[in-house]
Amino acid sequence: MELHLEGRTGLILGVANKRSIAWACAQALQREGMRLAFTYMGERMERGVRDLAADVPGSLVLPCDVTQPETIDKVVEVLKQEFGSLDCVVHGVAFAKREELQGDFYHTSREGYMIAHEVSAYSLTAVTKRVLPLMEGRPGSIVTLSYIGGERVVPNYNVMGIAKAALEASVRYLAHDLGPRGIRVNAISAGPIRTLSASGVAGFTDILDHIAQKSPLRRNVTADEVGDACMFLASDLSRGITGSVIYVDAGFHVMGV
Ligand code: NAD
Ligand code: IMJ
Repeated sequence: MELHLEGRTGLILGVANKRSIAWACAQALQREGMRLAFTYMGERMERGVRDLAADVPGSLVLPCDVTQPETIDKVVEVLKQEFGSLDCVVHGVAFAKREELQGDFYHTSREGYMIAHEVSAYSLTAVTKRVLPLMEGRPGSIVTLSYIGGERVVPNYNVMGIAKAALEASVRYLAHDLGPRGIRVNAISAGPIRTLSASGVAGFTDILDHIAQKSPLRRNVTADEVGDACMFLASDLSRGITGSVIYVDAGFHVMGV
């Protein structure tokens, strides 16, 4: 089967820099001919994202803070004008306050809990409901990024783990809602990758070493490998798959010890 991503359009949320997993997803999609729009969070990120997008012919770069619904509305308005329709969304957005990502989970503040869930879980639904009119009548694909800390305890991941559990459950409910319209919704649960969101995480190097020693493939995964899986989920090759969490983690999730 041909991939047929030429002429299709995609919206990529969550590029901060060249190490972002969303950037690897974008590169895989653009390699197969997709036309892309990128969003960035905050003025400090604009320059970097514009520089990256400069190498993606025909791409758009737009501001979007998922906690500000009017900024999502604006993205949809511009996409309607510029692309007319939308085939794919890659959601690579997550945030929790740094102080919530260390120590005991039970110290989580109400505010910290709310922020982590709004940005990292609810945003998938907030974006999905707004892009729906653009995806209507085409075989669309929505892909988000998760982590095993949403299913199992990963020390320090704390409230982000609870938010990822909500994100993965959202994938299943959205898949059920949108399946009748031919729109698929899936998550990729990626192994640990050194990105901005992994910087300063206590013990991250030890976790990478552990996975290199214990995972079935005896190595860590790269953002490119996640990008290729994203391309598969965006393409018709995955037309029978929705509501799933696909692991790109060198097989680590199968281990009991
Ligand atoms: P990253 O820091 O490059 O990406 C996170 C993105 O979220 C950034 O672009 C940031 O600007 C964006 N963001 C934060 N708050 C936002 C807001 N309010 N509105 C809009 N955007 C906002 O790091 P990454 O590792 O590429 O993370 C991408 C996704 O992958 C996240 O969902 C993360 O949980 C997930 N993930 C990462 C790893 C890892 O080890 N790096 C593993 C599994 C899953
Ligand atoms: C993050 C925290 C604790 C342990 C962690 C991580 N492990 C991994 C991550 C083991 C792999 C990275 N990850 C999967 C994330 O989803 C990260 C989300 C994140 C990271 C930060 C760091 C900086 C900050 N807020 C953040 N919010 C979310 O201020």
